[in-house]
Amino acid sequence: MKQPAPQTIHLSDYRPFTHVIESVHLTFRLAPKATRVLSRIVFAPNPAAEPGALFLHGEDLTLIRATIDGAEVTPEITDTGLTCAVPEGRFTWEAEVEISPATNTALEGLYMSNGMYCTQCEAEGFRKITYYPDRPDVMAPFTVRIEGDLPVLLSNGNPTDHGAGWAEWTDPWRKPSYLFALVAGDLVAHQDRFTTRSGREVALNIWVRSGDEDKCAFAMDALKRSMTWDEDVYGREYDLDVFNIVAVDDFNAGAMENKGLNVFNAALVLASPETATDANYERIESVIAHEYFHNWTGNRITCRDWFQLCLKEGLTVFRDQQFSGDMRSHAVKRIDDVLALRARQFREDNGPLAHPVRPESFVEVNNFYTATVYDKGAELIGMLKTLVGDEGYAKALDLYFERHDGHAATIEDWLKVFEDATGRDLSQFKLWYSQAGTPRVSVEDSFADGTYTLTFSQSTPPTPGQPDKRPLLIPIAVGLLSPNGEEVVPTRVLELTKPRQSFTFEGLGARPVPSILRNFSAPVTLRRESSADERAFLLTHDTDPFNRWEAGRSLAKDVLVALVTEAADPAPAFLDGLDTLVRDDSLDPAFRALALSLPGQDDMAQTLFDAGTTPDPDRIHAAERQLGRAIAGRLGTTLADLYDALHVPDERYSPDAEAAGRRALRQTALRYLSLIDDGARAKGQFEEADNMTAQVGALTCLLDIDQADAALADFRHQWHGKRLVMDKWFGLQANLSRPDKAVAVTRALTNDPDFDWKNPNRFRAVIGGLSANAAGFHDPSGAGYALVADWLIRLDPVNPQTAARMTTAFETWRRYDADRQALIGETLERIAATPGLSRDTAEMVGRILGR
Ligand code: B3K
Ligand code: ZN
Repeated sequence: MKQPAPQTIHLSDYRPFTHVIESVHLTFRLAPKATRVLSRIVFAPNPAAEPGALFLHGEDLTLIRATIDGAEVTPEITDTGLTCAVPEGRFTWEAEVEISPATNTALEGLYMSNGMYCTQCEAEGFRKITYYPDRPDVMAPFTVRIEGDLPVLLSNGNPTDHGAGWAEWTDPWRKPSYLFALVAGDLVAHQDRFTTRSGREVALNIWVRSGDEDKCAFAMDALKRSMTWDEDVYGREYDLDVFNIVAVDDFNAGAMENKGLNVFNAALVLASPETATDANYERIESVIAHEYFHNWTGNRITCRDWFQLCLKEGLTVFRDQQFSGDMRSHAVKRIDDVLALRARQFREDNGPLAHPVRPESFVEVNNFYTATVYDKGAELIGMLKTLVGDEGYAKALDLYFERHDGHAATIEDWLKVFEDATGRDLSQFKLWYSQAGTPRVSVEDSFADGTYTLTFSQSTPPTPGQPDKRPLLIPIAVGLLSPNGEEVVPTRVLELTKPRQSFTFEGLGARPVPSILRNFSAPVTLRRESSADERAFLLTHDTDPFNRWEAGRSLAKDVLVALVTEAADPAPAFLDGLDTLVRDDSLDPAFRALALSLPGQDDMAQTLFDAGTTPDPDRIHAAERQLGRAIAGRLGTTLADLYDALHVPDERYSPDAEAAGRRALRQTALRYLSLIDDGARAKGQFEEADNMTAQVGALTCLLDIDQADAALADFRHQWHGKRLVMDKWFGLQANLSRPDKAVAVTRALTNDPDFDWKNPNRFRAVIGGLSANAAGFHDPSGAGYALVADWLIRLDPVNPQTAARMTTAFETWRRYDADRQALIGETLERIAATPGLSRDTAEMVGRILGR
């Protein structure tokens, strides 16, 4: 069937569905190229909707037969679904369709991955399984029978019956079709149990391919901690007798929260000390938690339509961030989250793909699973909590669960519970959901007669379709320090509501040093003229760990900007401050590692661009190197001492936060030291490494200094055939190779017999790796652009979702010089002109081009 014609869907067009569904029975007769799906659905008129004919979504389906109340019907079928005249009252629809999971390379709907059947239905994949009202506001209880000659047959809910070659599952909780899942395969389970606080016994299983069962213990532990945490912190219990997680090799996203049957990208489940890094462990913990938390925020309360996606995603990201903070360190977690927000969401918000947290229109909804919806969405929850306080937040959440359980809700419903629970008027706050762009907040201060005044101005730059912006309600957490470093005014939240507004602090003995936007209390760009001395003071004295780190980061940025624009030497004061901080053993090693790491090249490009300088990726790369060497030179002894002292001989690897923090600081030290010791330590560490964190750490340093050939060969020899580990081998080379050879290295990787490009993890490792190698990707010849475009064009017909997502490599193009812009413009036009381009990629490229 041909591609459905691209059509723009608008939030304002929402209409309730004509019918409600009382029950759904599905039977799957599995066969790789000819799976039969039989559906029996009981419909009744929706009293809240206009009556009408029945429209059911359906794509790439072969309809074998359809009946209504047992009588054959001949619906009118198009590329996007079918329409059928139906009786006025309640009726039973039955249909049989045929689909081909084995040839479904888009990994949406029912597909096969290494001999196993699995599904991905969010957002609109269920329509590739059978005819159905595939929209989140249509909720129904499902019973599923699976027939197939594979030993493990899974679906949502509880197992209710089984026999030779078949199994039946019943999900008592009404759910939308996007939460449907089916898995069938030759799998083994890592099993455990959990007893909820009201005494429900839950069987927990992580299903993997044989040979991987020894890599599930950490994910299982993370799951049990998540279940306990949601009971303790949000009062939310699990609600089925089983909770299944399945690891899949071919998966477009990270994981999926299907009711009772979470499907995970294998990379986000499987971990052993030998094969996974500390960063992998941390990510597994947070994604396991995220998907589990969706059981309440997403599944029990779902979204009315896809424009409300942030209702479940922003809230669930916020919840997983709280959980990780509780499990690890809140200060370090906040810094990591802000780093990610700035790297991905600010980048998006400052470019042609900027869109509101609740978008108002889309062509392909899968293009809106973005950093803005997820991460800025989570920031909005954090701001609400700051504004109403912890108690207000708890009351509002209790009311949310009480009022909307079992329903498909909207952002209006969400804000209303806060208004009702706390009495606050949130109409101005609501603008955060509809207005795109990162607000700029600038601050001036003055001091007279013991009164200190902070004057804030806010403005939000124009974004596509939104030329004019209104002032937002911005919570700004502020504390004041006395000149000798004591906190004279503890953290207070100022509520900025106007374009320009002053706040005063009285009764001060001397002009204080302000610490503004503590804990990054709002997702804004703060501008304040302040001396390097003042920031060095905050780096040493601020009681807010985030702002302490931020002061150091801002100093580092100034130094890098000076290196790029004036070829100045790094300021000795900056290096001295860094040395003092890094040697302070009272500070968490993970925090010291963050304080010691430099802003990334993409961050610097945006910083320069914002300051009116056209960023040159080569110069930024060179400046980073120069500063790295200067740090290594000035802090050499400190770093070498740390590198030695942080090594605990014969220590058994443990992924806990404390041990991971020590390793992070040691790795940061090694990265600098490698710039001046010719890789001697890194080579030694690579030889001796007995865990993947140490091995990848050493390889990273050797790639940095272009001395990795031997290590790469050894690594490949050791890990050949281990998919997830080899993804690292591919990704690191594309990402870290020297700018002048990154494109050639990446091209060679794409010619490697192990470059299984239809596997999204492998494709992302290589093509995504080059896209994130700023100076390599932006090679002045345009060869980086061409290589990425060639592969996106090749992937697009096979897997449009992943291809479309990776077009974001080009989203920053307007920052660069005219030559690079011309090259990228031509590249984007070439992609856009590709015959048969998917609507996913066409929409993305069109938006990046500004159409
Ligand atoms: N809800 C899924 C994302 C599905 C992606 C669809 N293109 C994972 C998550 O956010 O938990
Ligand atoms: Zn999610």
